[in-house]
Amino acid sequence: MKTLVLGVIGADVHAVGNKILDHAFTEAGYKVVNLGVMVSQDEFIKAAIETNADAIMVSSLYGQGELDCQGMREKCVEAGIGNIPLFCGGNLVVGKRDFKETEKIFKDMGFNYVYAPGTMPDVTIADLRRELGE
Ligand code: B12
Repeated sequence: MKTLVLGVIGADVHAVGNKILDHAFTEAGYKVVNLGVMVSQDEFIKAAIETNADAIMVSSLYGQGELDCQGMREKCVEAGIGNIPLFCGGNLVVGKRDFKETEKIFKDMGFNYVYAPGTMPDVTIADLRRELGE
């Protein structure tokens, strides 16, 4: 069974989407290590190492995602899990920026998959299946 570390990054307290994603990924057959809300980069990485996770799923809803996610890939590299797939979604930036621009910013930061607001979990689950070779 593949393991996903899931959480809402930074000082973000939006909890509802996190519960839905936990449910959807669990239903799809993944072991979900859900860290809940207000999770630091270090906490994501520590949990991924401890559970030998296959991917890290980052949510950001409150508009500070760009700041909160900066340097996450570099931290993964330093921690010895440089190749772990990083997924992110939610409301990644403040206000309404063109999603293509947002996607590029997060991909340049080392995120492998970046989702627009309102993306249904099925889309991510299909990407996970491909990415994790299932
Ligand atoms: C409820 C709510 C709150 C509650 C949260 C209560 C709680 N504990 O959950 C309270 C009142 C605390 C709150 C506070 C704030 N909020 Co608020 N909040 C909302 C609201 C109305 C609903 C959020 C929600 O539950 N949605 C339902 C769930 C099911 O949807 P979701 O969270 O988007 O998650 C889904 C998807 O985004 C996606 N998804 C999420 N993460 C990921 C990750 C991956 C990998 C993938 C694939 C998909 C994915 O899948 C999820 C499930 O379907 C939204 C507006 C809205 N309609 O979305 C604003 C909203 C998110 N809040 C907003 C803001 C600005 C704030 C505050 C900063 C306001 C303030 N100035 O204080 C604070 C931030 C507090 C903090 N530190 O986090 C803004 C964010 C704007 C932005 N990003 O540009 C929004 C969009 C409102 C708005 N239109 O301005 N909020």
